[in-house]
Amino acid sequence: MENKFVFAKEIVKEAGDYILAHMQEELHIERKSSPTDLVTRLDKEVQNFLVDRIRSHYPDDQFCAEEGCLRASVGYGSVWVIDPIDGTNNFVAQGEDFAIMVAYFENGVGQFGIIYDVMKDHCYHGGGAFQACLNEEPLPNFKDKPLRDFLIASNAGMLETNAWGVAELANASLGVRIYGSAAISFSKILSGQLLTYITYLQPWDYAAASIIGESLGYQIVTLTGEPVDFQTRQPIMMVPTDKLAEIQSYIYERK
Ligand code: 2AM
Ligand code: CA
Repeated sequence: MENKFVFAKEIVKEAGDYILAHMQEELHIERKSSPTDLVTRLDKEVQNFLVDRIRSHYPDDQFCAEEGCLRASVGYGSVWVIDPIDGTNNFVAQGEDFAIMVAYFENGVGQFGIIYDVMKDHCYHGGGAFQACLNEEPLPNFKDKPLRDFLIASNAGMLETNAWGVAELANASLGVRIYGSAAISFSKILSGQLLTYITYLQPWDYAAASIIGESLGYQIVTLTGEPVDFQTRQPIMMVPTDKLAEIQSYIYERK
């Protein structure tokens, strides 16, 4: 597994270098499921690069990846979950606050995750048998504080409508941050800078963070408190296990 983890970090770094080398060129922006759901030619090229490199080293491995139709279930065999660019709207509009995410599973068990903030050259990696680190530095285990002393993250739409009571949780916290990227939001939880991130996400948006975070005292659950399914878009939150009950006292479906 050590070799696979080292290999994965190398190809993610190479993919980041590819983005840096090409991000000033024409991006060929297209809209997918909605006017704000963007994809560029670099999303597709980076995914193809990662999948091709993994396939050439590990021909029997399977994929669940955002662009196109690779939709293996993480429950069986050796499966890579890939988001080539998370925060594509930030990438297009700001040229920063986006990340490459890769997670690797064997028979449903997360082995490692990688979140690479390309512009900051910050690589969050580890989980499973590997220590969770930011570049070479170990990441801290969750340290408890009162809710009032923590910032939280969500998305603008859920705050606006108080979906699932997110606005009520926000009012009881130190404040809300909206980063426009699941990867960037999760990386701030992993660094101890945010308490929780509450939003609707696809499996490739949360797989890496779930594996890295588990080793530091965090879990990703649906907003009804169930395990995430790694298959469909779901309302989810990443929370410290120590704070789950307190956060759940705010987060429930208002009917
Ligand atoms: P993406 O950039 O990889 O698409 C904010 O938009 C965050 O939610 C991003 O991390 C984005 O991932 C994710 N997201 C998931 N589903 C989305 C959707 N249908 N439209 C826009 N963003 C989505
Ligand atoms: Ca993406």
